[in-house]
Amino acid sequence: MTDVTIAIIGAGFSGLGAAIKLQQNGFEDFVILDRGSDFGGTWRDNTYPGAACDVPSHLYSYSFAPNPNWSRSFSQQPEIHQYINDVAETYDIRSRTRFGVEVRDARWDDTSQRWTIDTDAGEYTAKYLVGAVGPLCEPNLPDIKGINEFGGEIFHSARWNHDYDLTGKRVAVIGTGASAIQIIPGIADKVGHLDVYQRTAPWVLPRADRPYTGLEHWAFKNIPGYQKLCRLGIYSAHELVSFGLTYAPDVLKPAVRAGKANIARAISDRTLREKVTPTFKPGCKRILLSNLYYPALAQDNVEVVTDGISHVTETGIVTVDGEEREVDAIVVATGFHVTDSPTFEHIVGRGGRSLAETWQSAGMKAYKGSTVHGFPNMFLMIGPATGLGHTSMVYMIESQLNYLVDELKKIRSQSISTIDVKADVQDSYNASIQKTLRRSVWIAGGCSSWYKDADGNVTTVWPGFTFRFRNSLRTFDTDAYTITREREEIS
Ligand code: N01
Repeated sequence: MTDVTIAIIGAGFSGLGAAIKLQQNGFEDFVILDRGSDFGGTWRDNTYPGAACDVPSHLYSYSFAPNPNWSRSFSQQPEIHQYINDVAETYDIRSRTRFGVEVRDARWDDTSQRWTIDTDAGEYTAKYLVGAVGPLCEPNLPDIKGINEFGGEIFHSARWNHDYDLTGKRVAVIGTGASAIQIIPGIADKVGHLDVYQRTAPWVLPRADRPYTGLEHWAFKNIPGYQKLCRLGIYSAHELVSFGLTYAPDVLKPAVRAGKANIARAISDRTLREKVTPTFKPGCKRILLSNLYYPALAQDNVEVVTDGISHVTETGIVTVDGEEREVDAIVVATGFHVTDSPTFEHIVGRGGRSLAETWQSAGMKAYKGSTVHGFPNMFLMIGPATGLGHTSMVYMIESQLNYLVDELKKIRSQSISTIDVKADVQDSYNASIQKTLRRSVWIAGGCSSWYKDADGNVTTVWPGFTFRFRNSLRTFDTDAYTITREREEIS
């Protein structure tokens, strides 16, 4: 058994960021546990052809670790993965990280006032637990009849099988979300035939992606403040979008024109144009960016199938009209378990109640996206109501890190043994978020999406300007919490 003061689960952007901030603030006794073999989280796991970020590189990076060497305006997965690993090296976090360790469960023990973390490499105990696994870590395999009987190759977008050569093969891609619209142009030229199973057509806008010039690289390196200015410019433009998403969806009308023009530029066939034209308001689902997606759909060897899937056979996919389309391989690009992640069952708080049970009865709620009543001394990175559809999650992560570090400093300076957010504070915080959400495009936009839970409530996204989130997390508000010191309640 290993005892530490702070255990961080997950070595992606948020877990690594937490480790760096802890170290910088004099917290030496911590460990990161990660089931993978490297830093990067989702940017380590998603290696599908064409994987890239749809937030510009200079904003999609830590503010404390700017990278003047980004090769292009929107980075591709290998470069982001490398960046995260380089940052880990710079701050010497590798020696504090245990890779290849699968966390089986984490349980709060009121008697010892510690978390017990059971892993396949032994047990850890910790005074404080930071859950940094991210909402997009558990692949969602669709519950399609017969899918397990398929005799060809089948894999999820986040578990790409690089040993399987798609050259000349008949391939089906199920889904047309952010992952699929990058995969499809990434494989269309290589495969023999590609069927794209589209349930809902997404809004796809042009992507202003280009390599940086030598002069720009010189400026990023040599002109003081130039990179910061670029970040600020991108950030400010994105904040205008957040106004549209939350308060005035009509502000996003130009996206309809841009999306339709993007279709018209690439697709001349009228039937195909109609098939891929979305029927909901832009922003309701994530707005996607690509200059390559529609040209790929227009290729002769690519077909968009809009008849629903009835079942899968040993040799292919049968649609509801009874037609079977034979394929050699199926790529399942059907997203992630976000509001129903299996990890929720394995985090067990006071009274032996899991996060899954807690959220099943009361909805997925946290205070400031970070702390959950009944789960003392626990902090969730990218918890409920922190997700975004339009700007950098790294900004939200850094906002949470301010709050986390201030909390831990107060725990240290005030000799606090347990700290648990008050239920009424958590409830009123979430009620106010739900009130803001009522006007938002996620509710009023006429779509279903992973932003909503099974009851149709939007529990994953932050509504409004992201600087408001940052401001509210600048200081840890101890009075929102029940605190015990040496097992005695003090406030
Ligand atoms: O997953 P998704 P994703 N039968 O849930 C369809 C981030 N990300 O992996 O729309 C048939 O968005 C589903 O159809 P519908 C980003 O935050 C970022 O693509 O529900 N189809 C949809 O088309 C993103 O939002 C980047 O009708 C089924 C698709 O599968 C998040 O990850 C890149 C189905 C799932 O889309 C998730 O994106 C990649 C079924 N049974 C990901 N079930 C960048 O930064 C689901 N679908 C660029």
